Amino acid sequence: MRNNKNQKSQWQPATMTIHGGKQPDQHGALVAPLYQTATFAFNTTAEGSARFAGEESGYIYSRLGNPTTNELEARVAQLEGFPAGAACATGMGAVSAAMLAFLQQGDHVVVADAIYGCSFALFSHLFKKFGIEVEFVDMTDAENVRGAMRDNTKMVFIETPANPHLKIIDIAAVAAIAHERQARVIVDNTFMTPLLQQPRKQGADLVIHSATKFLNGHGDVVAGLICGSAEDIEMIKSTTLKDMGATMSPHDAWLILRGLKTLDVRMERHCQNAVKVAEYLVQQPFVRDVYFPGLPDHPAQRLMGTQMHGSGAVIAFELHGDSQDAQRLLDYLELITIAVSLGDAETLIQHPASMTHSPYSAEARARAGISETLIRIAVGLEAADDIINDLAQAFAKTFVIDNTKEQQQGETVSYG
Ligand code: 3LM
Repeated sequence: MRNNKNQKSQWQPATMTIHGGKQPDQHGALVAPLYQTATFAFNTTAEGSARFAGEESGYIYSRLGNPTTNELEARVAQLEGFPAGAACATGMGAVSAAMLAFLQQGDHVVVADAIYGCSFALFSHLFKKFGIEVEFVDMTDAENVRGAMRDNTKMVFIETPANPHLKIIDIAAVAAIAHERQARVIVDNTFMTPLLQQPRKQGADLVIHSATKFLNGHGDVVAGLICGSAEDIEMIKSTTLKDMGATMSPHDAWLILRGLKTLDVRMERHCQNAVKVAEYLVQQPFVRDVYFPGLPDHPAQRLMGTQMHGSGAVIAFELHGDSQDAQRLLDYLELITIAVSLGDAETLIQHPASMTHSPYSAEARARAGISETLIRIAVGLEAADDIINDLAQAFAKTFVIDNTKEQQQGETVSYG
């Protein structure tokens, strides 16, 4: 069929985001139709029974499958280079459905030590409750993974670049160690998107996304995706997704399909803006450290061109000062929005210790280096100069004007 776009795997990623995996429509609609329906009518009882028995293909009920969510699954899976995908209600729905489909009581999981706060909570609290042992290791040295592997290790969970510090893990090195023990490697690719990193090429067995972020890109959806082999995705869909039920709504899938079309141009602008903001931050006297894969001295540079094809748009930075300075800096911002999440058109800034990483215990946060003066900025699509000017006026108010006032007050007291 003329508009069956499935065959052209040689297309470049920018073309794939628009045409890859596109299903032909019976009316020739340019845009994938939204099947906003909970259930599907059977022509006869025999047809319905045959679909439930798996003897006949066809839709039954949207938790079990829907043409709009199926289209999104196929398209993201193609971008990631996997044969199949599963759409989930949220990124956390994707993490939990992908992991629990392959785990049972008594299994052991090795997890990177610095990851998104709710993933940390899932592994450190909930998994424990169900008898799954979790070991957190610093995977920036892949040999630490070898030391943690046991006979009952079934999965190795990686987030790279990791939330919030942009720590980088060599996926190929970790996957080689995990596969020696037949453990599945699962990579959270949220910060990169398949345009900047395709973990399957480095040996990942499953890739998950918080599609809430760059994939959708417009801040109006919470959603998740899992990509993997046809067998693994079938296992996830027929167990944890079907029976625990964190599946994606067709409307959210439709919005993400729309967002995907501009992923390539958005990522290009996100990355360009982030480089400019990072270069500005590095020069600020009130900034102690800047963590950003695009900086020349960042460990990510070793994997640029192989594992990574861009630096992304999330920057973390450490202030000189205290938690009050961090709070004041954020409160003085006028253009940049104080909000969690990332990958939106709007530049968002947040305080990991009290926000995204508050599910960590204070001790675990200290171990992971998530200090009170760490700030994370998710650079958006505005003009870079406007983002930088807003930071500049907030830095000036926090560190120059306020500190001068404090000094003057201090002087008044000491000399008064
Ligand atoms: C955040 N992160 O602001 P959802 N994996 C990664 C993530 O960063 C996230 C998820 C999974 C943020 C959300 S904090 C309350 C807001 C690397 C989410 C989970 O379930 O779609 O939120 O994805 O860092």
